[in-house]
Amino acid sequence: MTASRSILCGILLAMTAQSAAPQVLVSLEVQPPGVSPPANVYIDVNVSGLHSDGSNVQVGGWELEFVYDDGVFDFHPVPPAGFSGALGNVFGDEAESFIEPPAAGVFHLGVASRLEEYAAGCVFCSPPYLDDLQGDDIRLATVGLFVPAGTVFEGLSPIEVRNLVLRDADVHAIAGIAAPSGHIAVSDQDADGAGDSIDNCTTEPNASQTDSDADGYGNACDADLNNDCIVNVVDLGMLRTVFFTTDPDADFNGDGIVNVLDLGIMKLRFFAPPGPSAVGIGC
Ligand SMILES: [Ca+2]
Ligand SMILES: [Ca+2]
Ligand SMILES: [Ca+2]
Ligand SMILES: [Ca+2]
Repeated sequence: MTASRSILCGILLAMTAQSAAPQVLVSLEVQPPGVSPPANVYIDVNVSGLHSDGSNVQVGGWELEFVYDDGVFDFHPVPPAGFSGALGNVFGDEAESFIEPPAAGVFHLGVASRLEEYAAGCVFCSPPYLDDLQGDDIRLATVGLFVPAGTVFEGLSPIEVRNLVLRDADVHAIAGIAAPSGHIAVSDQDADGAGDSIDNCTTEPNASQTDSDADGYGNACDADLNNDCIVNVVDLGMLRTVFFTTDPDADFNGDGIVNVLDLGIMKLRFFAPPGPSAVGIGC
């Protein structure tokens, strides 16, 4: 063999050895990807690529810390339908799961394998048990979070996994696996704590959600006093008749009096329909 062929073979061998290493990827899947307060959101922690290159990596246990902004989200104690706990894809006899909050906005969770205990008797050696836990793609856990009504936030709230350890069936750590991060989109464009999906004035901050004529358009964006879906001289005439009174419908800014401030709000909305509202009756 020539020197150059020997070098080439060495490179090919190195490439083969490299491609044989497990291409294991841990990822986060947010369901749904966007929420408006109040709402539930679930985050799946998934592992993929355990078997795809023939390396036959089996996960025997894992742990991680899941980090979220506790100023935006609360931990949701009720898991999604079909889950016996906050952790997914774990059979009670096969592994023991744990979840504990070491600090605000952090969950330490994981699974300790009991496969070794059963090796002698081979209780779980046949499908579906091992197949379900040891497939190419595994959902390690599902974390449930809740964004309460009144949460003032608009944008992308970060989530992160840190201190991730995956262990094989012999409880050795599987090396070289990156911990994922991501975000949850929270939609409250006027940042008044009423999420866009329930806000009766989606572009006017109106935390009180006052809607004195109960048409689904909050007073803050409802200068349509005769409810014909247009603000015009008819509404202006009605405003005049209740000027300097406490008429609730014409008190757009909610300060208890109908005056020049409310007139100013009506002028800004002249020749336009009320709203926009997520819950309006349909103008
Ligand atoms: Ca609003
Ligand atoms: Ca209204
Ligand atoms: Ca009108
Ligand atoms: Ca007023």
